[in-house]
Amino acid sequence: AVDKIRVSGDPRIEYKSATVNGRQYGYLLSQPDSGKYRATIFLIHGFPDISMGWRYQIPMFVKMGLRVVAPDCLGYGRTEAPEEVKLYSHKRCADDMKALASHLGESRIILGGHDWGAALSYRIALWHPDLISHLFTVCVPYARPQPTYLSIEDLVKNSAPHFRYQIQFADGDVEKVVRTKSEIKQFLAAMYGGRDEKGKVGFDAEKGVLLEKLPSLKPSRLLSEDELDYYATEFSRSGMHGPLNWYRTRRVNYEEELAILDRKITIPVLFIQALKDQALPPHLGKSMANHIPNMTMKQVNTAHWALWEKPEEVNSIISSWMNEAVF
Ligand code: KJ1
Repeated sequence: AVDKIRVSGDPRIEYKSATVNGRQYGYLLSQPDSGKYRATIFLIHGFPDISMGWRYQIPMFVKMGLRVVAPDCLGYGRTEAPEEVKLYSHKRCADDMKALASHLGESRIILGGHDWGAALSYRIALWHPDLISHLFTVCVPYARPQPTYLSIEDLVKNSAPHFRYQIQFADGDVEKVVRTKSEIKQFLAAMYGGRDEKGKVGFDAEKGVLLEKLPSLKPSRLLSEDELDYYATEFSRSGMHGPLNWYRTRRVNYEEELAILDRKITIPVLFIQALKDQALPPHLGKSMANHIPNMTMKQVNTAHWALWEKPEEVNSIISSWMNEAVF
């Protein structure tokens, strides 16, 4: 079995916090016992996740001699959850990650991201090209900044029915009905593949979360009871509104990225694609190599939660690439 961080009392983790750009960020810190490390790696989680989403990967990176920093993203866990949507733009969050790196004394880091954390990681590499030496991403392929705006409604209609759930997430309905800790548990069960008595799931990428099914879902097998309880506690701190704001930044991202249309990602990138991810089907990754010259692509036969579903395989892909590209 893969060595993983325990959600309570694991001595390898320090719970830290820092104020960056005026906002309070919580992050997990883990480093070699010697206190000496050869580089710092930032690990950026997605939706609906938290820093602890990297529990199966953190020990591996520490064994490689890295200092690991896994922040709770804006809106999540022990990080602040401001109301204002524009603070959640990829540029703002990229600026926050740069400021957090500076706070930790780093001007150059290795970066890994899953889901929205992957989408953000490409943006960190674009906005702050000198900050990132190497990048790995899981599930979300690279999409270039675009000169014209395409709304999520038009994207869904024209070519991406599998993104319709994003319309629901942006709408505001979810935070209206997912409020208490137990409602949050049921929402997470839906997103992590939990099923009802009849074996029916609670999420359909072409529809959204099936809100009427939430009460009848059994927990996902991807997390233990303790882990799910920890997650629900973390999400209860500020509720679902902050995390869902990540679905409301499409226009502000577009507007801000008009300033960097000509930028390219030239650092080494490893992209791990999850072949059974409903929300991010494999055809999305096809043209990515045309835009990132120094790219390695690997595929795993998992759904969206690849980091937990096949941690051994994911870790071995990452460590082989690190041994070639980084060390
Ligand atoms: C996914 C899935 C699956 C081409 C760039 C577009 C960026 C999109 C980033 C999408 C982030 C996102 O919406 N993540 C949530 C939830 C749940 C369930 C399953 N078992 O497959």
